[in-house]
Amino acid sequence: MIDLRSDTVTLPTDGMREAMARAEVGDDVYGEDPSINRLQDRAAELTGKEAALYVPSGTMANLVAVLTHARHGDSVVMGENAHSWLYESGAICAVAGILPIIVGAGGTFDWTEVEANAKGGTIHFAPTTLVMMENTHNHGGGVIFPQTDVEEISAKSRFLGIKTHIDGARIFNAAIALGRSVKELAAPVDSLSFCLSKGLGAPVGSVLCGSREFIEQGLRYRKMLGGGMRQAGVLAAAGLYALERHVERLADDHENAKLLADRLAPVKGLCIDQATVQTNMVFIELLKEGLNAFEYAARLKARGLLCNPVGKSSLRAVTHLGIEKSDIEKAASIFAAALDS
Ligand code: TLP
Repeated sequence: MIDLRSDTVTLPTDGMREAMARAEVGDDVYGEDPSINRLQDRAAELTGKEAALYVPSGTMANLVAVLTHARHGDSVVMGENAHSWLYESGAICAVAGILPIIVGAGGTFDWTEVEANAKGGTIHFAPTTLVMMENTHNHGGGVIFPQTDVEEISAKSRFLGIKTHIDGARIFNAAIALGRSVKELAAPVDSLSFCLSKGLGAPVGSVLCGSREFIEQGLRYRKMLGGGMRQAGVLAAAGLYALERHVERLADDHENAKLLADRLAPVKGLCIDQATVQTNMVFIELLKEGLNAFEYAARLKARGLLCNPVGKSSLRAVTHLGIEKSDIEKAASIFAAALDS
């Protein structure tokens, strides 16, 4: 099976498993797991923030960020189809009790859209206390949030006392694609989270980074949500390994995504918006009458290709460390052949 459903499907390599087996561990709820402490220090260093907190998932990282930055009843500005809005089971509303305000199109947005939609001033409104930006933006096609917008949004929000957070589940993809450091991309915002268990290839975990005070408060919310993980250094060791060995290779995933987009662009019955193919995702619009994305995905599966539908007529293909160039060539012919069967 060629699995293009997500970069979350990556399996730990032999080297990573060895690093996990050798990991020094302790009780992290006491702050005594040396591997977790090392991972948190390394994450803080890489993102240029004062401190970091290891959490089990990207979902928990975003939720802890929202709980820490915003109060119950506040509003949070975020882009169209933000992961926190679409794919986190409603956690920010159900658990954090915030009102999402959706702005922009395709996942990214600029300051004018924040300014026009942020709320406050009278008791009629849920005051906006946080802006969340997703970089890269998953549902937008893996697109990179323009850094000039991150900078302007962050500077102007700060002036108004509004906090900023980047859901940087795939911020390392953005950094590699732009040839810039994660530290630079993270510099304007108050906090950011990144996932170790996506393109970086670790089996579990995300890291939330920000000021020391923010992380101290976040630690309490992590505990409250059941994210205190004890001897999780075996997992953190995989994260450390990934940060050391699997960052530069993300460029291969980006090349493979471009190759797939190039191969699929001329296929009659499919439509690819090449402009959104900036990192490791390809969104495929299905134009064939009488065939929906779910039936098409079933046909692909029958031919040995896994790909997730993300709407009635669209699918997402994600490249990752389990995918070689030869898999892309095979996948492209399966995409074409399955249109007719
Ligand atoms: N994304 C997953 C699915 O949930 C859709 C995927 O396959 O892409 N932020 C962003 C931008 C994400 O894409 C994801 C996961 C998360 C947060 C949540 O991470 P986890 O799955 O670790 O909770």
